[in-house]
Amino acid sequence: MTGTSVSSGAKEVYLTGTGLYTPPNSISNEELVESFNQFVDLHNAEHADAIAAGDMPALAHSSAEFIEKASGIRSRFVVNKEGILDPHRMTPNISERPNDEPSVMCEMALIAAREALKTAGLEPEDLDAVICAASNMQRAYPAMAVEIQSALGSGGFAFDMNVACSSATFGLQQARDAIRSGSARHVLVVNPEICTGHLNFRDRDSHFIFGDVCTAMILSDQPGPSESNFRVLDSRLQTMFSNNIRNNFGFLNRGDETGVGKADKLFVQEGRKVFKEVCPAVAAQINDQLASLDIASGDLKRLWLHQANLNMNVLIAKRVLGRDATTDEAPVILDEYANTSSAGSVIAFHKHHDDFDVGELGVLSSFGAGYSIGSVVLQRC
Ligand code: CO8
Repeated sequence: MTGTSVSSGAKEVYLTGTGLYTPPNSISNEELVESFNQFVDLHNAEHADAIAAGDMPALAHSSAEFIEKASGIRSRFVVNKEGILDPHRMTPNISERPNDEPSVMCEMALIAAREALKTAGLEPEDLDAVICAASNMQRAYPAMAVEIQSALGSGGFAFDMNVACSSATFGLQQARDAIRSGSARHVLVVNPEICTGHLNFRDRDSHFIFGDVCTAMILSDQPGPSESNFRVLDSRLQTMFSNNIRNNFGFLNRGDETGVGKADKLFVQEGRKVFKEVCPAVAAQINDQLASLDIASGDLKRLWLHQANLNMNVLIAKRVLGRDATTDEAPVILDEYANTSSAGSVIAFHKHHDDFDVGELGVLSSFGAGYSIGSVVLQRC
C-alpha cells in the first residue's frame, strides 16, 4: 500500500474560510449513562428468567468515569436529545421531511457553509463546486450536495462522497485537484455528520463515542480577504481495507429481511484493534509527508488531528513531534464534541488557527474506517 501525494509545479490552492454548525443540545456522560443504565435495568428485569437460566447474559451498566478515561469524551452535541435519552427508544427522534422541505443535513450544511463563505469573502454564486463529504448520507439521491448547492443558490456542479472519518480531508484533496486542473476556482467542502442516527445507544462499548455537527471549508485559487488564509502545501491520502470498523447498512439489506434489525447494521468496531493499527500508520504517513517536503516536525506549530480518542491523539502527536505535545500544539475538542467523524479535525482547525503568523505551518489529519488516512500540510499566508 502506498500513499498518493499531489504537489509541486501546479496552481497554488488556499483554504480561505471555515464554518461550523453546532446543534443546540448537548448530552453529558452522566446523562447518557443514566439513560443507558435505566435501559439495562429494564432489559435485565424483562429477561430475568432467561438470565437466571443461563440462556442469556445480563447486560452490565455503563460508567461515566470509564468513558472519560478510555476516550477523553465528556459530552456530545446532538440533533435530538429526548429520543436518545428515552430508555425505551434510544435513538434520535428526527421526523422525515416532505420532499419540498430542506433535509436535516442540508439545513446544517447551510449554516456552516454560509459562515465559511463569509470568511472567504465569497457569495454562493462564486462557487464552482459543492462537495458534501460525510460518513452517512440522509438519502441516496438526489445528492445531498446538489440540494445544498440549490439551497445556497450556487452554480457549477455538486456531488456526495463518503470516506467515513476521513471524508473531509479526502474532499479537500478533490477540491484541490479540481482547482489545480482548472475545472473550478472556488469549491465548498461541507461535512454534515449526524453520527447519532447510526449509533447503537444500547451497546455499552460504543454508545458514548459519537456526536452531531457540521463543518465547512472553502478552497480557492487565490487568498481570501480574511487574516487567516492558509496555503495548501500538500495533501496525502491512504486507504487499506479493514473489517474493524463497519457500517453494513445498505440498499441491499431489504433483500434479506433476517438482517435488517441486527446490531451490525449500525456502527460496529473492534476499538482496541483500531487503536493499535491506525495510530502508527497515521504517524508514519505524516512523518513521511513532512520528510518529502523537507519540513522538520519541530517547524510545526500545530496538529489539527481527527478527534476520535484522546489517547490516540496523544500517541500520534508524540510519534510525530518526538515528545509529548502540549494542548496548544494538538488541541482537543472531542471532550466537548465527542467523535464527530469527518468534522473533528476541521472543528479543531476552525477553533484553533487565529494565532498563526504568516509562514507558520500545521497539519490537518483525519483517520478512520476503511481504514483511511488523510493529511494536509497548511501554511499561513
Ligand atoms: N462503561 C464501563 N465499562 C465499559 C464500557 C462502558 N461504557 N465499555 C466497555 N467497558 C468495559 C469493557 O467491557 C472491558 O471490560 P473487560 O476488560 O472486563 O473485558 C473494559 O471496559 C475495557 O474495554 P475496551 O477494551 O473496549 O476499552 P478501550 O480502553 O479499548 O476503550 C475505545 C474503548 C474508547 C472504543 C477505544 O478502543 C478507542 O477509542 N479506539 C479507537 C476507536 C476509533 O477511533 N474508532 C474510529 C471509529 S470512527 C470512524 O471511522 C467513522 C465511522 C463513521 C461514524 C458514524 C456513525 C456512527
